[in-house]
Amino acid sequence: MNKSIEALLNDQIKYEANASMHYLAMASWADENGYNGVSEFFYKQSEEERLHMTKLVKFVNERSGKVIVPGLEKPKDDFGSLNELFEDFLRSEMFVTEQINHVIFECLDKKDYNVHNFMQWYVTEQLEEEAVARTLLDKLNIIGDDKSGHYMFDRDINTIATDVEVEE
Ligand code: OFO
Repeated sequence: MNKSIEALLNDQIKYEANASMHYLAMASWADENGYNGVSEFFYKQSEEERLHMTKLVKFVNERSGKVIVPGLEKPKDDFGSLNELFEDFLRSEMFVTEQINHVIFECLDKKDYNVHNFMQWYVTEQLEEEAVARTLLDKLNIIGDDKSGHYMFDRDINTIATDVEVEE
């Protein structure tokens, strides 16, 4: 495996791990603040990011690359509001998308079509996750500070998230 691509994939492993810890902290904050639906949503997101990380680890090993398992970074664990939580969520997903685009660019540059092909799964995944994050933040922006709106958002979050459709 090309060394620059191997390094980018290792970076990606770290970003997915960081996202997993970040979402775990979000889940815990929501749990602590009585938003059970939001907390379930982020516990699930956290698990998904861990799987994204593992998928990369396995792929790099299959391709006889050298995996560097990253250390844990302490994530932000205090959020002023639900809006802040979801703004961070969208920002985090946009950051990951940017990094994936970077990997794709390098694959094309180095003509590694195998890694390019593998990374398409992540491209699709990011498209969906960004759409979900945007939809949820849009809803919260409509709700504003309304407490009963927050109550309903928390109750319905998983339905709202699964109803998001992405045009490909
Ligand atoms: Fe790993 O899927 Fe988003 O970040």
